[in-house]
Amino acid sequence: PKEIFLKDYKMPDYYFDTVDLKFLLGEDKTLVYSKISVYPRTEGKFFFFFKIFFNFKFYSASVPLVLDGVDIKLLSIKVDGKELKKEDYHLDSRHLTLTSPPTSTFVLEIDTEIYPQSNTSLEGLYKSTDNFCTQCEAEGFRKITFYQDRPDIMARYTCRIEADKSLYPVLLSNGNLIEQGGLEGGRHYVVWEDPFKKPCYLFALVAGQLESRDDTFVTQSGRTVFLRIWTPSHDVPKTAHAMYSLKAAMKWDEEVFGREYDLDLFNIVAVPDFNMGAMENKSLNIFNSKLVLASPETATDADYAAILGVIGHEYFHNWTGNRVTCRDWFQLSLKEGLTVFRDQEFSSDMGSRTVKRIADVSRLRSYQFPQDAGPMAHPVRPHSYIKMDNFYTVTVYEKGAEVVRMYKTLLGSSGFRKGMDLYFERHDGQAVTCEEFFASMRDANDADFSNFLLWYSQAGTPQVRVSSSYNPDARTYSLKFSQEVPATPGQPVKEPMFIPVAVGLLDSNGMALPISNVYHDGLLQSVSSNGQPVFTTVLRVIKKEEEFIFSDIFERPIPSLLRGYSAPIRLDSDLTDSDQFFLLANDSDEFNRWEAGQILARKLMLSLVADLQQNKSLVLNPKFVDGIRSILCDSSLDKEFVSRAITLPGEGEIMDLMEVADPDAVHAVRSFITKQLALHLKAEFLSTVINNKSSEAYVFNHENMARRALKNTALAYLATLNDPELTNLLVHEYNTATNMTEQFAALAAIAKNPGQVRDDVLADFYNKWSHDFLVVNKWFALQALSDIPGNVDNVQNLLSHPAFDLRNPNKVYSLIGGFCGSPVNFHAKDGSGYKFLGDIVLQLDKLNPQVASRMVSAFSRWRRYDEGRQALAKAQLEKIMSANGLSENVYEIASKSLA
Ligand code: B3K
Ligand code: ZN
Repeated sequence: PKEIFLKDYKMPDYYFDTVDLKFLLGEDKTLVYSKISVYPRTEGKFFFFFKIFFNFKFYSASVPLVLDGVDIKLLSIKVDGKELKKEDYHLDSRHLTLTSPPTSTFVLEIDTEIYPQSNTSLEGLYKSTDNFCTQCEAEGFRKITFYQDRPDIMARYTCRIEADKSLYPVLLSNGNLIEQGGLEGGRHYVVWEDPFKKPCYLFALVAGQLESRDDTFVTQSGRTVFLRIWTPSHDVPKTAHAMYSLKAAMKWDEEVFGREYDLDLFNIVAVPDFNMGAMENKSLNIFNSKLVLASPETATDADYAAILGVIGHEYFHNWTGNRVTCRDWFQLSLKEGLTVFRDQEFSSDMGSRTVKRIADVSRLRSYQFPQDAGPMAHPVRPHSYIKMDNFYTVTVYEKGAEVVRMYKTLLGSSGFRKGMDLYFERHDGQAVTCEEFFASMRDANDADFSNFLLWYSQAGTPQVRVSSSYNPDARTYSLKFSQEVPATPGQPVKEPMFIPVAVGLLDSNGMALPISNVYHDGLLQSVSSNGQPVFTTVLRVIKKEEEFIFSDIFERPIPSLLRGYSAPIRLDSDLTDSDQFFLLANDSDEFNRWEAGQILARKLMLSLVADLQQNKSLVLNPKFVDGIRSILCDSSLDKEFVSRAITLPGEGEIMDLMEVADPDAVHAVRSFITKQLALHLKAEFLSTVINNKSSEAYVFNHENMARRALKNTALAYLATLNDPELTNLLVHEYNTATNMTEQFAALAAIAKNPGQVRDDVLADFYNKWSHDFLVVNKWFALQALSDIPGNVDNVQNLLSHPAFDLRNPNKVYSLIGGFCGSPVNFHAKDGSGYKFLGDIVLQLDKLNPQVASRMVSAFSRWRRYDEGRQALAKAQLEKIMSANGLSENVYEIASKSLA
């Protein structure tokens, strides 16, 4: 397999102006005709004069035109109407090369044949449960027709689709429908025209028996946009929330970024077989059904929130991704980091900002930090890849979003908006790089961003240490920072990064201290705004060591550091436990209140893990119980915040902090603390359940979600006591629940304790919901994730459950992905979990390399465990590597993991 490098980027030699596609959809094959007007780069204005000025002939020698194409049969190829002879082109399994094409504009016509029915990779054109659909990002268009499959080729498309009318009454593509009609033999056709230039990864086609929920949106300039969400007819009632989310997103983008939708029609199609969440094809978004379909009875609050966020995300791509796209795939974060940032902000504005921030930071810590510390660590803008699909990662997406957030932290809302406006003004209709985004932010604000660009090129999570000191005589308070960026594969030595640290100071009563003057490098940095002191200031930590001195500080303050998590770093400070308890109780920055609790919990868990490893008996610090009690009983706090704040850090997060990860010890400690809390706070948890019940119909809004979240967290705590009376309560909750959020939470709580009750309720749930595959996936995931010892056998059996299907990514993610998320069972000492995954990856790879490669990633951090586990995991990776016909996707992850 070939590695591709950013430094090797070359501009294309040929551009495409218009692309006319014609699809004849059939049951055993599909014919694709493409007609492209091609012009050599040297036809551009500059080169035209250049050529005239020098010697026309000399600069007109033609260069080969290399087209990508995989798994397609070439039928014919014409240039300017003339069929090419065999000697004029070269065809291999990946490319079609025209050896000497014309030196000025020409028309290229290519006829091909493809086989969507047997395409299990779900990339290119494929059939999903009777319907045709496409997925082209990143490099799937080459499975449809021969093309320069790269994002800097932007062209205007038309698309004619012909198909059987009764099997495929609905035929969709990008842009506007300009023609349709009947054909002989029960067939019909449509023609779509997309007036916007686009890269081929945004092309889409859908054909099938679908019905739509229709609505309209009137834009800020008064245009009416038709909105349609397509699904099989029986699912249309479940699209109300998706439609609500779409309209909310359209309005939000106008209000917050001044971005209006640019066509008269916006389509969303939900399909059950889809590798990822969704795809932002121009005006024809295609979604995994999981992220469209919801009803109170079948979807949880988490599902509702995910739908809101992802519908928003794909819609926001219309400007950040489609109108302005990426020059090459290394720039992926240009559109993804920015669009994740936008969807995070959208969800914050629609719900609770603090809770959303907590959820996003937890996600970063649980998934991105481990990636950044492992063999797949890569910068937000990777330097190389073997298979681009492997780089749709938490680093490119979530860390990328943190990078965008730092611009906003440094520039403020209005400065950030100015930067965004300039970015669109400069680059609408272009395919650009991360530098262009950076330059827009800088130029719009005349900002000094010093070495900020390192965030795009250096991998690894910076480790920052802070020490503080107070000088009562001088009334100054000093914060000293030092930073270290760990070595990552291919990057042994790092430069210091530009880290914005938002800081506030609290006095001994917990009140915010005004900050007016900060000295840095002996220079006064006035931070007051319009003569008014501020309560939070953003320190710019740029060098390896920095000191900031606050003046006019009349008592030793408690610092609230990295407010709102102002940079994606690991922070260590000299704050004591009692300082952290103080912040937990008093910080006006709610995010940092949660953070203080997490810092305390992480420390507590690590010290109990050490005790356990030394065979000491475990004792829970009563101060911790009191801290949790006071949050639980503080009725002034937001309920979802409380639910988050009383939840311990995940097992993965704790293992990540250990020299040698010990899944059994971490699991035992987390269970121990949870159970102790349940014992000590049983009465409080019970009243939390009772006080947060509601007999009213399900409503999706923050207040109700928060109430349900708190109640469900309390139920989960109570379940750990495994007490018959409480089990009765859980079963009662399960039986009387009127929505999936509460029903599933009760089921999950019951499922914690092995026994007859668990078996009965799981069976009951399946019987209730066997007709709804999305709910059945929850049932798979719940069992897969279980920490019941020896659960691998149960998961193995579920593989042959009639509802399971290895070809459906959602089912794989629920059952196999779910299993890998259970630290005790996946990392079982006897290697049974590793063997299970090793076998299944090889089976999956034959069907769907993208899904297989996601699954194999669970092995990537094998070196973090003890020697016994290391040997067992390594053996599985080696087994995978030695398999015949391994996909590039799996090869890349497995080989980098072993390197
Ligand atoms: N852009 C798509 C992801 C495509 C993944 C290709 N393997 C969805 C999104 O991020 O919006
Ligand atoms: Zn995206």
